[in-house]
Amino acid sequence: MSHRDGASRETENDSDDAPRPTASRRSLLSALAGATVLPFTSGTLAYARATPDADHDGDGLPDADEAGGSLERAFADTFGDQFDGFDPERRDLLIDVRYVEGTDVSSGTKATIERLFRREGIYAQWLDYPDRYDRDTFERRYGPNARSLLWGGESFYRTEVERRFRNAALQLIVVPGRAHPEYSGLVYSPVTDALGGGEDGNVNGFSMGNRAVVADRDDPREERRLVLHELAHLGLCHADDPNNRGVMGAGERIDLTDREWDLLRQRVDSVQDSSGYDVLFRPCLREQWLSD
Ligand SMILES: [Ca+2]
Ligand SMILES: [Zn+2]
Repeated sequence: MSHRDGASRETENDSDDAPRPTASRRSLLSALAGATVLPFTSGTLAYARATPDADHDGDGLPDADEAGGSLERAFADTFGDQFDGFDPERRDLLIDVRYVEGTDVSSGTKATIERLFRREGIYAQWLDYPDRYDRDTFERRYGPNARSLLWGGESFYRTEVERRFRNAALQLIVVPGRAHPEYSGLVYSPVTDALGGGEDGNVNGFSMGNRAVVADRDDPREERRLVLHELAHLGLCHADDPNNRGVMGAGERIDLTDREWDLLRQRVDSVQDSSGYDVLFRPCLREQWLSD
């Protein structure tokens, strides 16, 4: 829906003859740069030091962690039978889903997405977090605001997601969506708002590297489209090819293109708690972070 309006507006703004970005936009982008360069740098150094840890399957999980140990036990303790364990010969993608009371991702959506990923050589595992978040408390603390959910020191991600899971699982937060009738069922993104996208900055979902938020959906098809779209943002931008009918393009097919699957398979290892890499340096983000 609105994200394509937002994207096209962005494209106009970025063309040569467009007006210069407004001061607020410039200051927003430089604020982002300041906020994210440091984590990127330190994350990169940390990763460089860690490279002796071989990762044969390329999923970002060092072989040592996949061969049994404290990380595997932590997942088993928290997620129980849902967790199939790791395999150093298999490209794993753990999806740690956090639900606000009253929200859900249907078993049909999970099965569809799991089947697609596994068909493409990515062993997706859905891990429902065992506790649901109380809706009133959640809305009081965080609200359906991408910033208070996904980034910043007091965000849901920083406060609620255990540090040991952050480099090993993609976090997906399912929220009821904004209560005001005019934006019912949407998530507010201050970044999208500042750049003129969405419905006054309200979008269906928002992705930022190793974590994403989606608004709860009842319609099964819309739920599948939205959830797959946000998960795929782990490694993919929106498609600008008008012939792309998959979820990063027109959204007519609940699938990705072969080329997109190739890229996503290579980028599964970007489940890392290093938002600078994910946010600022991915080429799509300056245009498209920003939408849904
Ligand atoms: Ca591995
Ligand atoms: Zn998107």
